[in-house]
Amino acid sequence: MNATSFARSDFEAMFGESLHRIEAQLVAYLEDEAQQQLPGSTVPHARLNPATERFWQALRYPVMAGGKRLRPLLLLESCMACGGQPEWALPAACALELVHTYSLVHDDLPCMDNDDLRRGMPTVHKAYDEATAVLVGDALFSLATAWILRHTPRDAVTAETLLTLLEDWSLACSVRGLVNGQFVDMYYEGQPCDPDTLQYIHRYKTGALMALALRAGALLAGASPLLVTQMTQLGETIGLAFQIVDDLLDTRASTAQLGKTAGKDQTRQKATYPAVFGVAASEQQLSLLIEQAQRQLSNLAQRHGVAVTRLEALVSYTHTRVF
Ligand code: GRG
Repeated sequence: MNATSFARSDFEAMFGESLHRIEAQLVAYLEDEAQQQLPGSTVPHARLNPATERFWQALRYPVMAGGKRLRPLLLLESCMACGGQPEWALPAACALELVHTYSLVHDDLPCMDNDDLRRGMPTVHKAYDEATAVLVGDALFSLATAWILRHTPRDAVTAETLLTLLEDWSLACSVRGLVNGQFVDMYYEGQPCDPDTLQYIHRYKTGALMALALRAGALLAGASPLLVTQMTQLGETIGLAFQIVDDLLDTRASTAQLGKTAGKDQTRQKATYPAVFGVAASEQQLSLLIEQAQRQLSNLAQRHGVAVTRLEALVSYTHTRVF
């Protein structure tokens, strides 16, 4: 890549405060939730079963294993860029990280991508077992919706906005989003894949949650329908660019750098940009997408007064990231 890499320290300097808020809130929500149920709970009807305690450990494990927290960050930054307060978006941001983590836990299962390492740690089915990993995913997905409904401040966000958000949320996770991307991705494993199909896979598999992040942030900020649509489009562009970089990093970065098994795409004969187009053409397509994102950002600033500086930095990070 020609552009200078976005160093981890620069990323943390710019987004450290938002990342810290997300991390602290994730921990607080998880602890609050566990408190309702674990031995020692003060809630009268709590079930005091030690097996539940083990399940909570398994559930916390992939969430607290780290991760870049990019999707919650995009959601939070989208809300702030559209004039909203971070508090309005934090519950949905944490919920989105749960859904993303869920998708990774299931993606790593032997019946899907069959991976041993994620976020620098053994995957959930390795650290526990397959059934636990399936159930952890299921539990994360359901908790996500509960957190949005329970924690989004009702004095700032209307019930109608929440309903719209939940409909969009459900679709983005469904066959109209993430699940479709995963299915088609697996379907084409080991098979020839044309460029349109490849883009289709990436748009669903990775683009759906990135677009949801930008869309949810705009919705929670009370943005107009046109602005919500245009923020969603920016999310789609970022999502596709992010996945091309992911494909490229899989070919050139180390397992230690990635926290997941490097070179896995080739081993499993995955449909990826480097496999279909070659490295140089993939980088060229990436540059075109970044230019498109930059045009989208200037339109958002000029037409809607969106405060785009931090979103610009996130686009630049997406372009040049090495982590
Ligand atoms: C969650 C509704 C639902 C369904 C699950 C298994 C599945 C369907 C989808 C998997 C999709 C998938 C694995 C997409 C890959 C997207 C991607 C590039 C993930 C890596 O994201 P990073 O780099 O990871 O942001 P960290 O660990 O930093 O969060």
